Amino acid sequence: MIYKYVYGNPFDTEAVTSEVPLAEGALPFGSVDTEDGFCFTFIMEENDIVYGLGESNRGINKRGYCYVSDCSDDPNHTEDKRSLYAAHNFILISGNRNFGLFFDYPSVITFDIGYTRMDTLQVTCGSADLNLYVIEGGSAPDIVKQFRRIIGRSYIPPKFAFGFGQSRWGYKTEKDFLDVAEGYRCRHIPLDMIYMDIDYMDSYKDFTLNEDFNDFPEFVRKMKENHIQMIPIIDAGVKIEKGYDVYEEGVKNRYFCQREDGSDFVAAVWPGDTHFPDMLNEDARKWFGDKYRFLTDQGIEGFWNDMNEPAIFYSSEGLEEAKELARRFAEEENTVHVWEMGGKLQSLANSHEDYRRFYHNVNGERIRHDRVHNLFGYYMTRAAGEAFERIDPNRRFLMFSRSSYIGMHRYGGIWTGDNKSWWSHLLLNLKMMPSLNMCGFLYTGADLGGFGADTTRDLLLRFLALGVFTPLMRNHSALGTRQQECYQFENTEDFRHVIGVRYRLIPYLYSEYMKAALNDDMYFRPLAFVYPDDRTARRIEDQLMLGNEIMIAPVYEQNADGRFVYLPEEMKLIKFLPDGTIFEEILAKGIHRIDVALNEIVLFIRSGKCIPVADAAECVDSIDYGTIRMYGYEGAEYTLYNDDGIHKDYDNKENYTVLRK
Ligand code: MIG
Repeated sequence: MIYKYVYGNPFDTEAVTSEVPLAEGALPFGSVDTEDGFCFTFIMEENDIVYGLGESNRGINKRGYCYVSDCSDDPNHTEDKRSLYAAHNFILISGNRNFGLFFDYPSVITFDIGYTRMDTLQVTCGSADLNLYVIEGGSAPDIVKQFRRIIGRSYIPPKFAFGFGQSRWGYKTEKDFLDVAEGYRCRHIPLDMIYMDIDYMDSYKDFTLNEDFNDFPEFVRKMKENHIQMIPIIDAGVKIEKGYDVYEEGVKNRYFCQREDGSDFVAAVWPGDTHFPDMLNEDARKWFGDKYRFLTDQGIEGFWNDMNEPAIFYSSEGLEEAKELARRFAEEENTVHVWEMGGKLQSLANSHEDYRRFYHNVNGERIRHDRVHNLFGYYMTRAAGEAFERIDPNRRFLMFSRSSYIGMHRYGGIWTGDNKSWWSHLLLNLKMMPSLNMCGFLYTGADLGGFGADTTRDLLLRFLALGVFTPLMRNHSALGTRQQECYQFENTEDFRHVIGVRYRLIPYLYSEYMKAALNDDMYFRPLAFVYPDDRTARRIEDQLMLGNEIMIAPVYEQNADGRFVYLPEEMKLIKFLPDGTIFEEILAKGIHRIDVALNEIVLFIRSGKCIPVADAAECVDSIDYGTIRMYGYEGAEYTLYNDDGIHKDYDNKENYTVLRK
């Protein structure tokens, strides 16, 4: 059962796509105070677990900390951070009673979940203008499903997007990309995508190519012939440059975000001074979305959207203030302390002050950006998604974004942003997965190997071993860090094997993804969702259920040659050994110590179930479904979903085949 409370005059985020009845009477859980802003308070029971918040810091159980939905470009995901790139305001309280709450509010909102007081959940925001959706039901999975129903079907990528992708900030020329292709293909390490980061553009201008590309369609075609899709990045800011068509058109049609005085707001990002397309303005959104045609016309079938919190290095106003302070700092009298000067420069980026300096035009109404800040990435990705519908309504495009809000899950996936080559981030990224699924984001994954800082061979292998299971499996690293492509390390056959296992599992992984998307289900679930009465399972946060058949337990510690795993029921361990064979063993319910070498992949098949495993392949196109063998329990059945992976023929009964072990 779902109903909503409307407070004040909410902004219509279009996160929810179906009609939800208005609530009658007072909130059944907790209380609301609208005296000074908005404050929801609920007293939790000792054993209540609080799930949700999608891409956010810390545990799967969000209890014990305080989180702020305030989309920010912060590349230091340390434990103390309260905000990351996304705003996913859905929480699920699970204990003696289960219920879900979605705070549909597009500005800064704080979730104090037993942080100030151990037993108190408090959700607060500055203005009491929001829709609050309440979902009651039986179990936690049931509540998620009901929620997912009202926010609309999750984005479905083309099948090639389930292959492995290589990315790095710094690839610039055709040769750079060809070298990556060659590096993988000549070592027979599977690969389906190479990502193009900002250097493919001319001076970081969206929808341009640098001078090294003289026949881009031919380049894209040749790569595709080699079964590699090129996936370019698109940034939010449009460079201010006379004669640059995107800039000229945007200015002429008043499609950029404006200051209070009507002038176009200036934010410095990678290209230098830029304007932000007003993604919330329908005409501007259509215009910006159609710009993706510049690349789709040349054969491109996928994109990633970046810097769309939107990230700002500094605004003209901010820079002026800093210069003024610097003038005083440089004076003899020394009235400005060196720290004050440093602080001012530090605080120029992504400042809340700047978010109050520009406006959107929403159906003729002027809305100051800070009131709708968390929608920018969502609406940028929506611009692209709506354009793809116009370009070819029956074709799927790969699309994922850095910033997001619930609602964006209909138009694209997300990657979890600038993690670091830290062991702790392997576990953090694992924990984000089921929470993201609750909020509708199914096509998700982290920068494998870690984005910032120098990776190590063992960390990359363990990151990949998690990535084998995440829908988005991409190795990405930052400019200036150690080369991180798999072929940069010793014994590349280990990488060939680990990524090869991904391809062996694609029949299962793709099938489970599609079933999750088509039925508003989760792809990754916390153990507690499947074993709600198992006290131990309820507290486990370093193992996940994947689809309906398997459980995964990645190794996330340095120097470990295995780990302890809790089995909530008897399961069959499947270990992919480096020689290509598969070791199988039935294990009883309980705790086991499992050996997992750096070049091995382990998963657990639930009692009475089975999964399809194909032979390894070097790209998605060449996976041979004829080689599928069933692993798991004798007599078990599995319903395989498969389709052409390109079109949207989802409802065709022929996409399903029942396989038996
Ligand atoms: O300010 O395009 O998260 O994946 O490589 C950094 C360069 C801008 C941030 C993205 C990262 C990307 C990088 N971008």
